[in-house]
Amino acid sequence: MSNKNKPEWAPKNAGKEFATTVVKGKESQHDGVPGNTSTRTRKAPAKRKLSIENYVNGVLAHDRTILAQTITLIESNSEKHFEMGQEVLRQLLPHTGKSLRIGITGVPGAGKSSFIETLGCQLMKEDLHLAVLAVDPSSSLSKGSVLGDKTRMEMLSRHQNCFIRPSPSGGKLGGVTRKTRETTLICEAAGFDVIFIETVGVGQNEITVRSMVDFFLLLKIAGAGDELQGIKKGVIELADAILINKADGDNIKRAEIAKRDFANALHYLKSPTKGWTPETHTCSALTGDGIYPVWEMIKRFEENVRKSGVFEERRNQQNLGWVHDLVSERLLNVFYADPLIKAMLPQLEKNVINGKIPPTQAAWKLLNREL
Ligand SMILES: Nc1nc2c(ncn2[C@@H]2O[C@H](COP(=O)(O)OP(=O)(O)OP(=O)(O)O)[C@@H](O)[C@H]2O)c(=O)[nH]1
Ligand SMILES: [Mg+2]
Repeated sequence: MSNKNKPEWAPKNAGKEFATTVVKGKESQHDGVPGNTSTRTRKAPAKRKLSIENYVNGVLAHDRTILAQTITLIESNSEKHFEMGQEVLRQLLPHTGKSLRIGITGVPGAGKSSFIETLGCQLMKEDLHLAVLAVDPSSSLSKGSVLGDKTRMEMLSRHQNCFIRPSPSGGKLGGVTRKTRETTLICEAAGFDVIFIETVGVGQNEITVRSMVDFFLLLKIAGAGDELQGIKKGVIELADAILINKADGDNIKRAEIAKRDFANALHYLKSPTKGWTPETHTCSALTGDGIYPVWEMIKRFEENVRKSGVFEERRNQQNLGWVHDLVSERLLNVFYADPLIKAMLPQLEKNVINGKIPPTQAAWKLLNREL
């Protein structure tokens, strides 16, 4: 045994038990993307540079490795990658739009990932291709994503028809939103039939995800307190359906009561989707009870809104909203990056805090670049 195989901390006259052995890793057996039935082994992605054409063709050919690399390109914060990513996206655009986009929200621990796992495994039996994206626009505040862990989607993540992508990390709220929207388009071009977007229910997140999806699902648990305090309007007004999860064991009765309370509350609210009355159901992601009926409801919804044209109309509105969001984001970035504004800002802020000038005047001074 030669010395170079020994770790550097091995004693001088150490025997062969200090030798190290390299074990070759196992190569994956499938690439998991719709339409690709090839079972040949695939080597770990080489670090070669891909051209725009490579990205586009790879995604369209359902190549899972290139799909992941394309999403990474889109998520990059570098200016060079941004331009390349946009061109890839432009070329993929004619192939997008065919999936059903489903948003799912709920407080941490409501069972969102478990729900996606259970429903997802049932969808796999129908030979549907499913992408699961996590979006956590608050991650820049909470320093790291709490979502997207594959641990609750263990079975699903091993299935060859499923693709799970955690939340893009870091960046501003607008950045995460753009990245998730673009990732949705890329997944569509890669042929996924259903796209789940999971987000944790804190404030702004739900509104953001509502603006990206066709169907919006709110997951609740009984006894969380909100049905007693009088149901808060905000989020439930966005929902096409409310599910009371964890309706199992001795929780069933409480879940039924919560369901009734939510159904009553929904009665007084305007539906977020024209021609659709939001529904309330109980289910258990743990036992699977009531999960498939949720899918049947979603399919009923889809049929209804496609027929009435509401589906198309919503997507068009979402696209326009997206354009305006991007313009606002860009304008703000350009404005605050201006050296003059950068120089003016600290003193102006101080003056506002000290009560020397009113906020409105400070804002006008900035906008007019008035020193
Ligand atoms: N009894 C019961 N437990 C459940 C059910 N669904 C989820 N759980 C449990 O609830 C806990 C949280 O589940 P997750 O699926 O991680 O919840 P989540 O909403 O995705 O949580 P975050 O991603 O952290 O926001 C886990 O311990 C699950 O096993 C259910 O239907 N019944
Ligand atoms: Mg989760």
